[in-house]
Amino acid sequence: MDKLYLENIEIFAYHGVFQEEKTLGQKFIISLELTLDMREAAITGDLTKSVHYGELCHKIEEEFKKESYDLIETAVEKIAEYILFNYDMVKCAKVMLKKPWAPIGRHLDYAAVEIERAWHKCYISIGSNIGDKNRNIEESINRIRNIKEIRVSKVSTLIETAPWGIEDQDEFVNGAIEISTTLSPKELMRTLLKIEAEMKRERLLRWGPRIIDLDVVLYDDLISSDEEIILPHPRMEERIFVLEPLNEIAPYMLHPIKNKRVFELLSELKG
Ligand code: PH2
Ligand code: MG
Ligand code: MG
Repeated sequence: MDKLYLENIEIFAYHGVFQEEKTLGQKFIISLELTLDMREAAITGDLTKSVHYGELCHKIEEEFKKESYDLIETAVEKIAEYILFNYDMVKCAKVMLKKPWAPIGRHLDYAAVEIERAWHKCYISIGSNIGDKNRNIEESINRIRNIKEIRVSKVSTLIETAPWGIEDQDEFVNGAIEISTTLSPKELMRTLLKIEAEMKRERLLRWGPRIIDLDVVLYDDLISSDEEIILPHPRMEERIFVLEPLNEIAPYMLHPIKNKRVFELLSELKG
């Protein structure tokens, strides 16, 4: 995708571990590489379809000076966050922060950190088979909407499904949502587990009855074997209750291991 670069913006600010840095201040140098689609702005000449980099520079300076952080790691994170949360068209922000006067008793050109942060598109499968199942699912979606780092972009209809795994339990209601998030897979997982816990989910039996179950099924086209979050969800292709709602909101999403689209996985499972 297209890139917008702002190279070596100088800002005087007060970040640092040492008290002297917090009181005297020093020079910081910020460089940005923003990923956004500029085609429409290019063709129409409409600045509102791109990022006004003059304005962005000033906003970043204001943001950067608002607080004093010990670590350049924190300061750079805040810049990336500010850009992603305030400029909708920016999909990815690579930010480098240099500290040329770092007071370490040695000469150096600069100490620097660089990070890349982005909006990631994910799909979450939701299920409930205890109490008011529809309400539980709606409540979980509202809780997800209240997370600053998550934007809910699509919600499927909720369907009744027969219990899978342990068949001797109440019917489930299942749904799926599409979100964009700046959270990493692990952070997303932990955020969803926290919502489950807040809704008093108890873990008594694998595949057993649950007030709410929130599973990340796809995170971009990421493949992960990490024990904490396996991606794509390892059994999604065996489950009608995952694929049916997912097919409603994302039929053409590609399963990066099966190399098949959601509608194909669903029709194979049904067939
Ligand atoms: N979740 C399970 C086990 N079985 N069956 C249905 N129908 N729907 C579910 O969400 C479900 C299940 C474990 O996550
Ligand atoms: Mg589950
Ligand atoms: Mg789960």
